[in-house]
Amino acid sequence: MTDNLAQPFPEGFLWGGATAANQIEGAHDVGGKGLSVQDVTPKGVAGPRTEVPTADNLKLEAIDFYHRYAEDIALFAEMGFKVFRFSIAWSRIFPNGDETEPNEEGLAFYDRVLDELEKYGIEPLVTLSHYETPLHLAREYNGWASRKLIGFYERYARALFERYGKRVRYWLTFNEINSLPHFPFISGGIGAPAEELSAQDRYQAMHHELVASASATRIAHEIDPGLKVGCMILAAPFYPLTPDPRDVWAAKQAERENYAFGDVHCRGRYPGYFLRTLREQGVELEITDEDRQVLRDNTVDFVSLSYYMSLCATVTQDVETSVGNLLGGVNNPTLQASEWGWQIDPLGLRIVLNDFWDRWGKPLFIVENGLGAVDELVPGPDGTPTVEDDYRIAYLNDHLVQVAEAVSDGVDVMGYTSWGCIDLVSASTAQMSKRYGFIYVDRNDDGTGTLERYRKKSFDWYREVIAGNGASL
Ligand code: BGP
Repeated sequence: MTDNLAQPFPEGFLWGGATAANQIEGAHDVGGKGLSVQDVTPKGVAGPRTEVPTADNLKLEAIDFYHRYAEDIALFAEMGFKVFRFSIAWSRIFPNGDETEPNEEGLAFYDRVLDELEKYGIEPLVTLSHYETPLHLAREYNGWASRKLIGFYERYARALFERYGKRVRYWLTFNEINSLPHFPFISGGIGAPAEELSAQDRYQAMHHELVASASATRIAHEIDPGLKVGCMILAAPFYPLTPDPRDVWAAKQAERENYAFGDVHCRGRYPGYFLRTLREQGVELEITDEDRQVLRDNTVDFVSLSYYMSLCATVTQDVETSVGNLLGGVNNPTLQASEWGWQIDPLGLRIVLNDFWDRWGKPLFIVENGLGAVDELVPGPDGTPTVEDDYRIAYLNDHLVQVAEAVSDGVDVMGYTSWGCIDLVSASTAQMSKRYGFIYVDRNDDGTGTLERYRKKSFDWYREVIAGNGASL
């Protein structure tokens, strides 16, 4: 850590790791689970879909967390995790999504996961919906394009809060809710590809999710006012490519496309600039009085975010662009990028944390951050296979130093869960070879491998960071 920072992380800072059901559990048809949109998306978020699950879909088995959760949680405990973020697969609890009664076998699975976490005093942080809409809801109702989804989600949320409310304090309603307009199928179970979807449908679906999110917050607080419910925003700061004021404005506009989602969650209403964007696209949202009230009365307790990269914006044509984490943008010539073209910008995390704090004044939780890289298994000192992932350590260290800076800036940061704390199936590529973990999982892109777990070099590094509450950074 830089010399002038005296241990800024507060007592009780929640250090840990993050995952999502579809990327770790496998067992896609076990225990009464229904299919989800992921089970027919073998090639990643933007890839083609299949009629039925196909053998090339690595998510069907993933890393078999469904059967190996106890071993994996023991490894998290060895690193000293204070918190573990995971999602509940909606279609394990309501296999089709529109049933009236939950599936007991599905509920019992997460009880077992919670038992293990409690054994080690690890706090759970649960995402209700992480790109896992039940497939039946996608096919029968066109996903979140339909208002009916709000009711199904409310029923699902209630079932979870009632069952686990005494054991789970921290909840997230929708993973990266601002990705819906860009990836309507994965994020919202909507059939049409983004480019064919009308602005009207796109934003109406967004509105349904926002109402459902507020409604879930209401239900949680009714059941137990002590429950903490957060939204989850894909955060990427946009910088103007040049000092041309038009570039500055373009960057602001691009950023606000994302921040609007946080504005609604934190302020309980749509901001004026966003209403203008809708008007200009000819969108007329169907918003009932009841919707307005539920949004207004049920703002979130905290804001969570994923942060991997920053982007640029400009009015100039013909500039180099990058794909990035779901959202693309203009390349920044001052930054290096990962092997997948995601621009590496640790200071951007400090910028985002300060922006969010200044904007909403709600506690912030960094629930995703990390480096996807190709890892090579090599024999360790005692012969046990390991990975010398100094590049990952450097990435995480640099970002955590900026988190420390933000905390010193006065930003209220509750915790940090690095993404893919154990290797998992990548969302964008649907492959194993883009790895994020402190723990290596022996599974290859062709589906071969023993599923054995091995500690990487970063495993020990992170254990030390947590043990010293950040002093070793
Ligand atoms: C986020 C998703 C995660 C995760 C992460 C890394 O957008 O919430 O599910 O996968 O990005 O992305 P990828 O796996 O494509 O490298």
